[in-house]
Amino acid sequence: MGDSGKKAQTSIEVLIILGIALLVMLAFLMLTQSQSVQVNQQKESQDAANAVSELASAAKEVYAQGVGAKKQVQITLPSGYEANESSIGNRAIWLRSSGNDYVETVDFALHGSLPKASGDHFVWVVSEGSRVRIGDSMIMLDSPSLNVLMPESSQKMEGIVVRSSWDSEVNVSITALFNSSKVDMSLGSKAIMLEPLQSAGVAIVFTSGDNASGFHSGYIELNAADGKQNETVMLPVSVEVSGANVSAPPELSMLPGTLNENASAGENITAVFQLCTGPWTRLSSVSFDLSAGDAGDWVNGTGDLGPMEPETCQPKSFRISVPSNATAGTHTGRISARGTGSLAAVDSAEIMIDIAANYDTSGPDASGLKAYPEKPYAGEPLTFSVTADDTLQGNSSVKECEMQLDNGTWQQMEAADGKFDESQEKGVSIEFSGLAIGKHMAQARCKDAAGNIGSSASLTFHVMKDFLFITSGKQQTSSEEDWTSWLSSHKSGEGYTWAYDTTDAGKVSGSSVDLSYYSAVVLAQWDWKSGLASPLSAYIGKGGSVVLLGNANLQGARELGLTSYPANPSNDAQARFITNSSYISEPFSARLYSITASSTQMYSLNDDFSGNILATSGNETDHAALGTDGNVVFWGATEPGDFNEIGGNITIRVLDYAVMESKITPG
Ligand SMILES: [Ca+2]
Ligand SMILES: [Ca+2]
Repeated sequence: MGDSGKKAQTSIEVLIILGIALLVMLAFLMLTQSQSVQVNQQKESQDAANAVSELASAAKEVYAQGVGAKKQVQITLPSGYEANESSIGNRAIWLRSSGNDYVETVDFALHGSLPKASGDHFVWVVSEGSRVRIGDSMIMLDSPSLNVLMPESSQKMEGIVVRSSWDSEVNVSITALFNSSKVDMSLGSKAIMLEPLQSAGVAIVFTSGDNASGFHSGYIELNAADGKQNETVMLPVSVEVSGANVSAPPELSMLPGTLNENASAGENITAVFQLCTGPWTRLSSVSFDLSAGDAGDWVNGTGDLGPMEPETCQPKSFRISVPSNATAGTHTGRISARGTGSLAAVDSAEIMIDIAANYDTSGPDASGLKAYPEKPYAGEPLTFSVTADDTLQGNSSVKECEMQLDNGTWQQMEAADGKFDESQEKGVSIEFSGLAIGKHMAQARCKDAAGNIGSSASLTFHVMKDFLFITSGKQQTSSEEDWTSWLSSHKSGEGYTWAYDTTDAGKVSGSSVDLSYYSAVVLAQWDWKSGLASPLSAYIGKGGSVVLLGNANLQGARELGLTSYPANPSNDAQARFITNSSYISEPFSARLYSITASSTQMYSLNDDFSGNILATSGNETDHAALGTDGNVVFWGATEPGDFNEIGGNITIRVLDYAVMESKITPG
């Protein structure tokens, strides 16, 4: 073969080799292209399956967690995604892509929608309790349903919060779908606009009718739109109205419902009310409003109360200041209470202030001023009492009483029950002591709560002394001194101290001493020139007691008419015994009483004495040594300083008897 033959052979071989290489490359290329299509198809299918399975598992998760649970799921919808052939419902998520169906089922209700276009999406999965909603979520609610419990014939305010979960401005229109004829649901707003992630509250007021008891339900439809797409959210609403026979407590009550007070112009009244919440009512505060004009204008202290928990009470007091120029009549007003937190938490109280036609301008009557003891003696404490009565003088409460003595200073008296608080106070009292013998005048007066001082009660009374010792002359004789010194060292057997004065016969006969201030007069000696017979007889005639001691019997008994003898009355020397069948207040027994005193003499009256013989001298049984005749008591013993105890006791009793039996009244 030649060179050219060889060259031709070579060219053909190269061509063949090149052709084969091209074929191999082509085959390889074709194989590679087929594999790439298959890989894309696998990914799309996987995305679709993932989307469906992730939505289903999120739905199961929020369903298990319960009402309100929600979850955001990111899904990728393949390019072959067919939105119109895909759906959510009938417990299934149904997605079609490139003619293939991807389906997941759950055992609860599903509703909602899948995004309209392929690509990456965030999808909300929200539990609504018995069902789960899946879809693009432009808005979220704070609660998946609204359940209201309320009484009949009442109003209750609830609210929902709508939140945007969208990345552009959303307009939300709100529609009430509530077809109850007995319960009305009205919306506080019907359209709201939300910026991305913004929230807004919507008030919803329910009003129940008279016979609305039972269960009422409906929906609130919220339609969100951003101009490109929209979303509808249905909020289930249920209202349970409690029955009329279970009388529904008010949400807020103010008690008492009516405050009726009698008042005087210028008076301040404190009014206390109880504010109570109903069993479903929680209030952040309670505010108060007053009616215009009288008497609402008179009310002070309207600051807020609260917060208040359900079924609790709090007191609220107001001061009602009646103006001093308030006119007579009934003034009415109203205090209204309003709770913050529930529209139905309102109540009010009526106030009625009665101002008497003639409001109190007169003071209490003071009456029945009395002194105790009724027959007071000098040195004794003296209690005065009076009755204060305003019931006919405006009927205010008595505020105070005071008493003055002999035009001295007024001194506060005390209420019998310790408190001046009634319109009539009985036994209002005060004690005075150290009153001097003589005539006195007490005056009591009382003041009422309105400040009026009423009429005075007055009492003229006399303070007496037990007795007056009358000496026969200006100087005491020795036997008078015996008695005055005995008197100063002895006291009454009745538990008190004898209050007595000493004077002389000349002052008595000269009328410069008023004997009527003494229950008894006592004489131990009687001068026949003294002129005492007339004043003493007059004194006896008025009920006064005369005591003739010892030597005074010598002349006194005759001048007072007890005996006709005593030109020379008997004088029994050395009388040691007296006998007696009775004694002044406590009868002597038949035994003899020995008054042993060697120097004691015993004057006794002769047997013409017609009075009451209580004791005789020891040896002359018909001659009285101790006796009474009317108001005159005589006791014949002398020299009392020598008495033993028996003599002293008899003498004490003689004086006490004379004082106690006296009927004299001063003046
Ligand atoms: Ca009065
Ligand atoms: Ca009282």
